Amino acid sequence: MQSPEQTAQQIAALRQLIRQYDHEYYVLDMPSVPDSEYDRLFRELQALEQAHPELVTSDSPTQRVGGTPLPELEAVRHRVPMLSIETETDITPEGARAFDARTRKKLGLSDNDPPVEYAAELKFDGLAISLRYENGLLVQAATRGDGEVGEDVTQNIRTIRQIPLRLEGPTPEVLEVRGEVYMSRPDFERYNARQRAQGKPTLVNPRNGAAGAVRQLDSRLTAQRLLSFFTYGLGETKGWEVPARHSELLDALQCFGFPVCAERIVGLGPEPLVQFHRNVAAKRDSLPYDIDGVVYKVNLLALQRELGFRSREPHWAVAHKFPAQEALTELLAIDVQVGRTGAITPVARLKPVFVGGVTVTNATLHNQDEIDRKDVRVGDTVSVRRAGDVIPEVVGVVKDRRPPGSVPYNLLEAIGHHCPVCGSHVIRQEDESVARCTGGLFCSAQRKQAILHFASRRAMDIEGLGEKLVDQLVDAELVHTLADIYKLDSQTLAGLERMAEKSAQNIIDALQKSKKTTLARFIYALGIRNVGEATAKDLAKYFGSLQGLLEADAEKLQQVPDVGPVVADSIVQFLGEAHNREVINALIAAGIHWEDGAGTPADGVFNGKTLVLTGTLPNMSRDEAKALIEEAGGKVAGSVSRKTDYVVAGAEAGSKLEKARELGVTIIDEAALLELLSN
Ligand code: D41
Repeated sequence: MQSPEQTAQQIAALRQLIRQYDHEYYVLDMPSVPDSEYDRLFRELQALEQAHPELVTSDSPTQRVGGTPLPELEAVRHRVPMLSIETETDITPEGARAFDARTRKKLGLSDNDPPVEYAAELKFDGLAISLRYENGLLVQAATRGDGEVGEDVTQNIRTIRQIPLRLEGPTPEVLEVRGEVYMSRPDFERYNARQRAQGKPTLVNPRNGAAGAVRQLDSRLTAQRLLSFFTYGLGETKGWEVPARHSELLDALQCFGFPVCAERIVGLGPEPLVQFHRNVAAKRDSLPYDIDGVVYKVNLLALQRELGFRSREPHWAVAHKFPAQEALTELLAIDVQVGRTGAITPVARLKPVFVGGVTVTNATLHNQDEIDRKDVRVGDTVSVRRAGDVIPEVVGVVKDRRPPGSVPYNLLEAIGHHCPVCGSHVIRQEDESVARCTGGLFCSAQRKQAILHFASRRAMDIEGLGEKLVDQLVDAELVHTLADIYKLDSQTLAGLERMAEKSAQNIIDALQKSKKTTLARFIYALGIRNVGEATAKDLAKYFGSLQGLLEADAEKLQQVPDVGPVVADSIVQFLGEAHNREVINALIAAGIHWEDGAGTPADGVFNGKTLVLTGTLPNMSRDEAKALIEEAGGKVAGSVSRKTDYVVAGAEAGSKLEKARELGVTIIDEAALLELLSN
């Protein structure tokens, strides 16, 4: 039997470990133990707390699951008002120069005075909140509200795993941290995909998703909607020596355990800000969260104080916006598209509209249920969202701008229950939200999509085999099955319209090059329903060879991690079709090959090593660098710690580089990375 002291100690030790694992998983994006071990410790703690309710404390990791619903959210007066931020609407680089000019003028600086030091960071599109810690414990979380009075959302905020319930290290008496709660794009997409599949309402955008979840009365619902957090500022503090610079303040907050975005710089004068604005704009689509611009701040807090604020907006900060990700336009018509698996997707033809930085003319309407729920009709004024590399979508209708005489849209009726491409029957199964063409690979649309998927970058990566060419090849009946593409010769290709001899040869070369691949890519490329990239990797790893996969039955397939009955069923169905087996055989006969054994070379230079990428590399995208490192057996982590083996730094590397220097982690550039990889 344990003494009460021993139990208390055991509980404290478990909490400390779980806190550490939470931080590694949610903030550093670098778990050090498998989920099963985490779950085991968590259940152990839960059991101990259940047996000793008197030992439950508010900062225990078990207290993040949400509690009793509230009747309403209480008002909270901010002890230090939450200011707002002035918006620079000039979205050209001049915006940054204008801010610098205003700042210098207010500081009474002449052209001969040295440049002002600025910090630049991202402007997250979420919900501003203030977190209050007393003696290291989270005691209150409040929304910004009008800046003076917000709402108490403590219960809800406690469910966000990225937000520490207890600060790391020596703790100030009072520390108020301000930042943005947001929903990441992957979490948003996953949430909506799940809702859509269940015929339930979807979120309009990640910001609404975050705001709705934070302002929930029932915190158990907040807990289900995955939220994230980035900190960018400070409220009241007591018993803490505030750093001299904004950039150092963020470093300090990171040390307390808060997530701080690594995408930030410090620079002298306006030009680094202009550069930052340009670089961030270029990578906006590939970020895992929505941003609506960047923020520039005078870095020295002493200068911030000198500049002060007027009517709620500080004179020392400005938001420099990017083009909006949502815009209104007119829905001209609804067409349908036939996908790789026969899914018939209604597509909105739009009056061209500039949104998310590009002109959009088409947007997806997803399926009939979505059309019904939003009551989208031809002629409507609709709201279109384009964010990241996802397909633009219609997110809503402005009902009071609806022209008279419009009628509800019905997809099956509009196409007369037949596939507009191949004429096969289109059916919608009762438990499915999508209608499907039953034509299979008889349908040229499905064939085209299957080929495009096969050739795509993350599959066989056949450069140049794009939509136009695939259309031509299939329409001219030069390609019937996937394997036919490897029978093409440069003469045939050069004979196609708008195809130069050189580009024909390039495609032949690309086809040749694609033959050397990995088992995982090959499995993914086959386009089996419900088998995405991650599942393909799992399958390759588990079976180690194509033969193993071809011989597996549903039961065996379900032994693969993360493969359930649905995925197993899709694979069995796919491999059960004789023509699919024929295509696989023909592809192998065409010379497609890989090394068996999970596609992880045993002697990769980065085997067991963890690398962190930061800044912009001169010749490689992040994805490319990541793929090369993973091919060499390495792992790419999101942030730098003592366990990092290398930091690969490019231009404008920010805090990760500083951290690497601090910890003495080896820092290499792109050239050095390539050098190592070539060994
Ligand atoms: O990312 C943001 N949304 C963001 C918002 C940011 N990076 N910095 C901010 N800084 C401030 C000041 C300058 C007042 C400390 C802000 C905000 N304010 C803000 N967001 C909403 C209200 C105020």
